[in-house]
Amino acid sequence: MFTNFDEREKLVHYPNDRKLYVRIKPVVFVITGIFIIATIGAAWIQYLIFGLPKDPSLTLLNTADSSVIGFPIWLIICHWINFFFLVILIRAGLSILFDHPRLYFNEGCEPGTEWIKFTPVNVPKDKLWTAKDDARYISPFLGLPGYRHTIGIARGWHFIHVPFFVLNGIVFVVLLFLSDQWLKIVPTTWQILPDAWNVFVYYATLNMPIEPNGFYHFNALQQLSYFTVIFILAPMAMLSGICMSPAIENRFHWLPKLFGNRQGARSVHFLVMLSYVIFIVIHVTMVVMSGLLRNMNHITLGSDNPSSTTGLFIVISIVFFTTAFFVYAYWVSWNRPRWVQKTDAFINGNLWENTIDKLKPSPYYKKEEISPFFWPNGKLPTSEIWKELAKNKFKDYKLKVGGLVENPVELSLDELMKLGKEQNITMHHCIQGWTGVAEWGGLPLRVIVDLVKPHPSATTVVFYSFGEGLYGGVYYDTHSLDNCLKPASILAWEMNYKPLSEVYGAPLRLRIENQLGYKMVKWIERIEFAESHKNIGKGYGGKNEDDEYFDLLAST
Ligand SMILES: Nc1nc2c(c(=O)[nH]1)N[C@H]1C(S)=C(S)[C@@H](COP(=O)(O)O)O[C@H]1N2
Ligand SMILES: [Mo]
Repeated sequence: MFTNFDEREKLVHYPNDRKLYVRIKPVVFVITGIFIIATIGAAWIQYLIFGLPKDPSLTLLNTADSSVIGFPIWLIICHWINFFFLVILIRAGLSILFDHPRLYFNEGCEPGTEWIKFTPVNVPKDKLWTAKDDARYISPFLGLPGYRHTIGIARGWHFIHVPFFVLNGIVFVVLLFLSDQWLKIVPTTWQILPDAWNVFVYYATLNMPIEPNGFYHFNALQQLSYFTVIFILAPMAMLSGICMSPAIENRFHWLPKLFGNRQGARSVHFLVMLSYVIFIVIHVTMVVMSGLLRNMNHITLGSDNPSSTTGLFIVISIVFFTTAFFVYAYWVSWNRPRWVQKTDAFINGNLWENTIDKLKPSPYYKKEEISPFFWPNGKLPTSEIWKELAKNKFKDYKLKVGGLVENPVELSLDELMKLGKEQNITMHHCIQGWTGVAEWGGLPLRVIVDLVKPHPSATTVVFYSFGEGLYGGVYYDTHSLDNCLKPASILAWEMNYKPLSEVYGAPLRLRIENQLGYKMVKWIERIEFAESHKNIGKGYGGKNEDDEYFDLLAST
């Protein structure tokens, strides 16, 4: 539409294979199938043997308080704001998902153990296949912003709207209980369950029950669905979302356990999204079928007019506005990507810096929990200097530490090893969504800090790599001095009790456990202390922050 990729960008965003592919593990497929068939089958059996249940809306009249009439304006506004944000979150979420198009319930993410995948690729065993290679293309009609490797901007859109989505939800629930509207949505008797089933028997056997007028009360199944969407799905979405943060996972290990583990949380986050989509499809269908004009007037004007077309036109305008917003968001994504990155930082940067980022990681995993597989990421350095050093097992390597320090040093691996060693078993969180548990051994950064004595003005530590970023140019990233001094922040030369291999970052790589993977520079060439990240590279705090619009602060 508006996008003219240059050759280099085309290569990254626009691969030859752009087919949408979904494969569910056969067991999951069969179990889901059996569940659906059994549920509908049970309804049919009941129908064929006992006939249709007593008209369920009659039962409902006795249980619902029909003094709750109509829809107040705040409810109408919250409903549509929610619709707007939900669509943004879903579309940006899909873009995020496709950067690691596999979902698991185990925390090691070994290819082949996913229960669903959105890629036809079977990871080759005979050559290096990184998580970056594994990312898929998603059509911009589905994802925001779509294409491939757009997780930075997609996260921008997602996180810019999360606080407002949550806020709108809180306002809605508070007003629900301050008014009497909650009576319409919150079941007050267990009778709702058999009643809802009875309504389901009607739908499942293609009989239409007598629909109550939604202006006064909902049918039992409808009430139960709305209750589920508001009071179960929404909190689950928030909780499973929060559990994906490395700072949270590495501090409150019990939280992701609510979903089995960190990948369980990611899978549940996806399933909640799927439930929302299924709900929206059914909800819209039912609204259309059970009196389109009247229902549209209910949810726009708050009036029970059965024939006026005003409501319908308002809804069409809302849908039109939402669509126009997505065209605009698409344009912004490609022409003003910094706006997305900066707005996200403006809204969430301070919030996270003063909350989640403050958490101290606490290593927790046991040796038995080390993942059998660990996705590699990044481009192996191609520099001659690194290759020469590698030939000699990095015997001639010297780590240079300088910048705003009193005592700049150059240290060989042997010298570093003599300064101390700490070993931690921790979970690595890649921004793409995969994780892995590994043991890391190396020197606490705090020892380096004590040794070089940074000036009081130094608040940022810059780590330069021998390797390059996705679009070329030296890979680097920056950390707050604070985070470098946190528990388990180390310069690692050991992984899973063996010397760090070339693929995983030899001779040295960073571990800062409350941050996402891209901040953990591999193949470290030198370290510099600085006043700020602003004068380095393009000034956004790292190679990925500069080129791929990732967040400066990666604690979520
Ligand atoms: N030099 C360099 N370091 C890097 C990267 C890179 O591309 N270049 N990728 C980062 C990303 S995105 C991740 S998830 C981790 C991956 O570490 P692993 O290969 O041990 O899984 O390294 C990080 N460090
Ligand atoms: Mo990553």
